[in-house]
Amino acid sequence: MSKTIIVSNRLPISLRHRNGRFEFKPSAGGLATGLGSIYKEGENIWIGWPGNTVDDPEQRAEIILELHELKMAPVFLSKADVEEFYEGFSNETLWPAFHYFTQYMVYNPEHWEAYVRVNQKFCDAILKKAGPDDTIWVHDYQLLLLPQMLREVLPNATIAFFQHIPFPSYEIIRMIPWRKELLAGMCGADLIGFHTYDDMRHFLSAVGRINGLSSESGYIQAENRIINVDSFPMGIDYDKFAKQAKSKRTLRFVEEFGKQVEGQKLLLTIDRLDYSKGIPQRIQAFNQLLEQHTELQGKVSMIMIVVPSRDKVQSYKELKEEIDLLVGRINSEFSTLNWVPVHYFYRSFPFEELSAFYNMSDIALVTPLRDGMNLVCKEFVASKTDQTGVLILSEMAGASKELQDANLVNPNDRQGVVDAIYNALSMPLAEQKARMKSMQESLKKYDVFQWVKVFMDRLDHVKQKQEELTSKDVDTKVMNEIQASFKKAKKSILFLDYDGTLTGFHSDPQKASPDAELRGIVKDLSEVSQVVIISGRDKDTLGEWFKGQNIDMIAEHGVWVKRKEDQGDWELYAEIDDTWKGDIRKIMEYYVLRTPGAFIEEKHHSLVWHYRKVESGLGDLRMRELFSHLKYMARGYNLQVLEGNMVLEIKRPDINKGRAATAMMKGMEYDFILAIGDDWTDEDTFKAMPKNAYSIRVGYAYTKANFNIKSVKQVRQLLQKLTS
Ligand code: GDG
Repeated sequence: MSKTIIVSNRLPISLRHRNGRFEFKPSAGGLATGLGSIYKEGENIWIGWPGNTVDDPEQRAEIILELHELKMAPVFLSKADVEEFYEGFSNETLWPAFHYFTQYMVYNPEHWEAYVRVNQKFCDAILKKAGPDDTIWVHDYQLLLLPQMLREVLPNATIAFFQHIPFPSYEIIRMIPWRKELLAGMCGADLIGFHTYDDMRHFLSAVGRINGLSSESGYIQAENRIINVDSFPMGIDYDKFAKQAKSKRTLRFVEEFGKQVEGQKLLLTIDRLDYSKGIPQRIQAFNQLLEQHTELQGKVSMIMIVVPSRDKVQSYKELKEEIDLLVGRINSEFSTLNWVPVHYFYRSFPFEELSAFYNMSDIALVTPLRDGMNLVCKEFVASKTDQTGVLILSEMAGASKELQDANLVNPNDRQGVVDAIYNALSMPLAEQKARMKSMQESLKKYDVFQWVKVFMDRLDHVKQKQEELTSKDVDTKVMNEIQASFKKAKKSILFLDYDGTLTGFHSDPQKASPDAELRGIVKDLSEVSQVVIISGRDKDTLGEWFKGQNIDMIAEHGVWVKRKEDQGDWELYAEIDDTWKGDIRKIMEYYVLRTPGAFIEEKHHSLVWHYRKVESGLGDLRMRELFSHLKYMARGYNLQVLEGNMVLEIKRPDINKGRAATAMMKGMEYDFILAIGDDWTDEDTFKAMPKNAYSIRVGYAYTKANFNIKSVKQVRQLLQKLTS
């Protein structure tokens, strides 16, 4: 039976030293709750670091046993691992980069080495538990390399990745010296999830630009499979918060705390200590509110909970000092004997007390400068069971995409935040209720259990889709079958497309000439079979490249044919009608002038606009513009506009490779036919093939061909096998 393995840097427990012994404290975090429905089932398991270093082998063995009971397995990290991998690369390079704090980024090769080393440690720990068909769900930015490390050992496993923090623009990612390795690491997964659409689109753009992997509608075409990238906004355990807020214990705290701040409006802020959360900026906004609206002094106070976090990292130490200073300043300036503006707690609270704070506060001020999602704002809304209260939420939090009924603010616009607080303090009850109601309905529906379900369903869907695409894979068995059939044949013909099939793509199309290996393959084949190179290339180039070879050639998708027995001359298969070219060329030239790197190739029956060398992104944009422009023109001339690999081609519709291939076979009896190609122009060839032919498409796109093959390398292997 296959099982599911959850992997995150931290296990959902904390291991603590107490009186020379270790004890576990379970974490009640949202992720632990949501994934509880998975890892507690059957043989499933959660693998991660227990949060403390343990050097003694006996103690380790004891911990392994105890965690086993809780359906967890530890990855033990050394002190150096924690310093260099966790505090170092994860929190001093990736965290600031991904939250747009480039000024805090550290580029330390030793930290990078530790990151690779620890990801490998996780991989080894997983491999001890994982079977070849298991599902492995990896979480977050500390483990970006892990999906690919796992894929190499378990090629058929179902691997998913979810990133809890933002994924920034390509402009930031490109700053990291190890960007390519990081992205390739993530691409080991079958499904890659983010909180928001923006994160997902940034990721797709980075993977396209940095790793050269193109994508369409959230599907990346990797070498041998498709990868789905999608957004899955994470929810909370809504009922747990709603129920707790009404519980007796919490209500007792509400009463008790309420006495201390009687008659005051309460603003609540809760965050881990982190510069991404905008804590100093929030204190400054509150300060400005008290200065501008002096009548509020003595009437409004802020409850500020800062949960200690990463305090060994320098930027966090400095942040803590800054917050202490700002709170000291505002309190010393405005406090009276019976009023303190900021009640500041640098610690965490038990769940019942946290719930009481949510329950009793009038306003939640959630103003991070950048946040992947932010669960605090959702927990506040779920806890307001009487539907009063106002949520002020930063546009920079992922949650703002969902909670449009919050008062959205730009955290960098201090006056905007001040005004939002002022307006919230006087918001009519009916409006408060209407906004709360709408947000609660949405949060109830998209809770954390729903999040897990939707994610897992999507993972099944991707696997199914991959299976559909690889069901026709040319594996060893199929290769042997093709070889046997070829050997048996008395008269055979091979239709071989050139670019993307026999050779890879090159930024300069003229430089993709056949190498020695390819020339050897074609020569060997031509001695035992009829070989037809069937290409969109112009006849002069093909003629030059295959000079002296005993083969047939079809150039320009079937405009020109050169039979081997003709020894020299190209035959025109289709009449040339050039009258349209002048007008169309003018338009194409206009797009060349506007697009550095683009150029036009003129063939006898077509014009091709190339954009392989254009700045990525711009090329696509211009191609789309040109496409719609040409489509309009094409109707008048009865032409066809076709999109190819980094090219746009306009040609006569009745000329295609299928027509040429059919003409080539006319009147002949073949007992072995093979056609291989990699793009839509080859689909015409596949369609024209008789039933007994082997047709193969390179790559894993939907196709009329009977088979798919992974790469140019494999095409060459297959062809070599035919003559071996
Ligand atoms: C990362 C991303 C994304 C806080 N104080 C106490 C306490 N908490 C709990 C809250 C909440 C959690 O901590 C904080 O979660 P956030 O989502 O707000 O922020 P991060 O820790 O930065 O989380 C973030 C998240 O991952 C999930 O994908 O939303 O964007 O940065 O659940 O309730 N809990 C208790 N006492 C406290 O004093 N018991």
